[in-house]
Amino acid sequence: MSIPVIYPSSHSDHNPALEFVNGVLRDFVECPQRVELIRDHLVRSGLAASCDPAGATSPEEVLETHDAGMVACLEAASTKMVGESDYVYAGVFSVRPEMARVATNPAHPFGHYCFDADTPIGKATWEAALSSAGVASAGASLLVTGDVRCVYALCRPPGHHAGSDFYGGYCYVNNAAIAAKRLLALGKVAIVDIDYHHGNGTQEIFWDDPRVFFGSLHGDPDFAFPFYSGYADETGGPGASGTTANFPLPAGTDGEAYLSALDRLLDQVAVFEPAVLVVSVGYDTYAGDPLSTFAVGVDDFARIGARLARLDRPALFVQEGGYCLEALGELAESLFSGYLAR
Ligand code: SP5
Ligand code: ZN
Repeated sequence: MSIPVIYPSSHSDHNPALEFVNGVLRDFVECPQRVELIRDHLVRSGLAASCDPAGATSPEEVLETHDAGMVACLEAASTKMVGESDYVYAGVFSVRPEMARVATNPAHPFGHYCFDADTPIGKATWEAALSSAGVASAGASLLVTGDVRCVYALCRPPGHHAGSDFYGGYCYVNNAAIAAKRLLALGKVAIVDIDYHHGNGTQEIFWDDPRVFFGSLHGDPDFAFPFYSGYADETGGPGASGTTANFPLPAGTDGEAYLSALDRLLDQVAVFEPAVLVVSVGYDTYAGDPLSTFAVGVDDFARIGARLARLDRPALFVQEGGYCLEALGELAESLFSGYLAR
């Protein structure tokens, strides 16, 4: 058994060199090799049934999910950049209503839309973001037409931290959200986010939408990025109460503890009775990941895959984070072999 894999045709030129952490420059972990390593490993292990690039999505499709001002800002900023290795980082943030004025230069007001200093824009960034969203959208289309029952959209850059009018956390456009909207053609959609970080963007986009369930397991925002969301009492807006579920987990969470929280989340998903499943996949819960505080092991990913398969719904896997380059291929192999073995 195997699974079709789709990857972005033009992501590799989005390749910032550096990130600023507590005053120290370090290598930018969200790098092009991530996609290449996973793709090549799945092909070699025979788990990729097919492996195709997908083209960019249309700006119109992005505008169904994202604010026109933010889209214009990202596009203009990207277009303005000249050198291959030039990236502009947000560093001034409009954190109060008194600072909410959007500058007249569309390429400038990053701090109005960007919520961190780790999500730079270079000349290839906007094209890469559209290409990544195109992968998720193409994956959703395969499920809508009924051609396949599961697909792996190997998106890069990732998307789950991008909300309707904000971006950050290495994310510019919310790939999973764009796909989920397309999948509504099949009925109700459940998004299960297994990235180490809370999917704050996805949560915001579907906060008050009763057709889409969003559930996330992640490092407790008490100590983990993005810090300001992902608490257990966040359960959905007034029109969609109970369709958001958050499981903040402590540092040191191992496979056993992770799987028992996942079981509780998947019980809620089953009650929701979705027609289709979107999995926001992060491999940054892995013990060896540079951003992780969890102790989830390679074999645990197979158990996660098997639990997801038990829901018995058509499924779109959308790539989010995961930064341990030495292990990414094995982690993906473990997840999908567990999923397919069920
Ligand atoms: C998609 C995704 O996984 N985005 C994550 C963005 C996280 N950015 C903040 C990283 C802060 C890292 N803190 C240093 C921990 C080193 N042990
Ligand atoms: Zn993450």
